[in-house]
Amino acid sequence: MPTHNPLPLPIEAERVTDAPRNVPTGPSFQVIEETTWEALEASGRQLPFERPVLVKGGIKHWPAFSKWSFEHLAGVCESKGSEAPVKFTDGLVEQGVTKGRPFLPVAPYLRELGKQALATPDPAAGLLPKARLEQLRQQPGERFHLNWAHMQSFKPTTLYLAQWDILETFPELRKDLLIKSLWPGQRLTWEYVFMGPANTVTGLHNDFPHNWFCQLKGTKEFILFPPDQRQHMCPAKKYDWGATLSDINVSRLPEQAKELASFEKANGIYARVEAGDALFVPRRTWHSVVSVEPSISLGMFGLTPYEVATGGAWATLRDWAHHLRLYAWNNCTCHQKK
Ligand SMILES: O=C(O)CCC(=O)C(=O)O
Repeated sequence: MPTHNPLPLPIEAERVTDAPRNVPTGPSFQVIEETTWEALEASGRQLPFERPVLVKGGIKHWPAFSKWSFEHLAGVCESKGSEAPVKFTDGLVEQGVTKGRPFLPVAPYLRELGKQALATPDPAAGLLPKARLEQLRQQPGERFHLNWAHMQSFKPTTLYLAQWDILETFPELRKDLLIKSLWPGQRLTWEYVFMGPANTVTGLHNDFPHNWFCQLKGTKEFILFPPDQRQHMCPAKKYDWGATLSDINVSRLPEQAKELASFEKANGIYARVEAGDALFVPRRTWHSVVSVEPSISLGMFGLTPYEVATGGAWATLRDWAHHLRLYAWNNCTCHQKK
């Protein structure tokens, strides 16, 4: 049963002040290909891209980019007397034991995020400080390691409004999203918002559809691993609809000797996704996401009718088997472990 908690609740990640011990080296990374719509159009490249691509400023022309502040969305949630509580995520769901997920009203949470977003971000914060990224952008193809001590500097137990189907509750918001500008042609799309404070962590996983990930407020860091890195990703038995999870917990690498040894062999791609950017995540690309600032993001899965009929049907069959307790029962992101 979900728990119904009133606000206020702590929604800032708890800081860990001890100097981190045993900081792992982790996998090696390259900076993601960064481009613009103009450059993509000139190159004649067509969707879907085979590798992750970051389109800088790719959604700056959307009405949502200028309209969707924490305050604005809090107002939308309060309109129509619609204060129905929504299911939040408490800590990492992709790895470890799934906890009960609290139902909370959204507007007070967003107002609190709005206050937190006024603070000046620490330029050195994150897995890769921005200044170092700027140097690496000048050295295309250069391999580097991330600062994993960052993951030991906080506990990712913050309440996170992750994967909320906002358009189902507020369909009028769809007009603020120029979805066809990213997914032209015959594709069915599924849109989900992710809204939370700094230091939210989405654990390592891959999704079966292609995803356009759009950042409307704040900054997030993505670590991405193409499907050919699967042998280093420790795929998990834990079940999640439409996704394959990993046993690698990026928040607890020093405690995971076996998984870490495998993870350190991987070659990854690093992306810093800032407000106004659109990131293309090809299907089955492993990824994990850490927020640097309070964020509003939108994930947009896009499937052709053929992909819906094949991948969608397979995911639905697996889901039936799960709900009939025939597959991964008691080891999933959708039910609390008994
Ligand atoms: O923004 C996040 O925390 C997670 C996003 C994600 O994993 C996705 O869109 O597939």
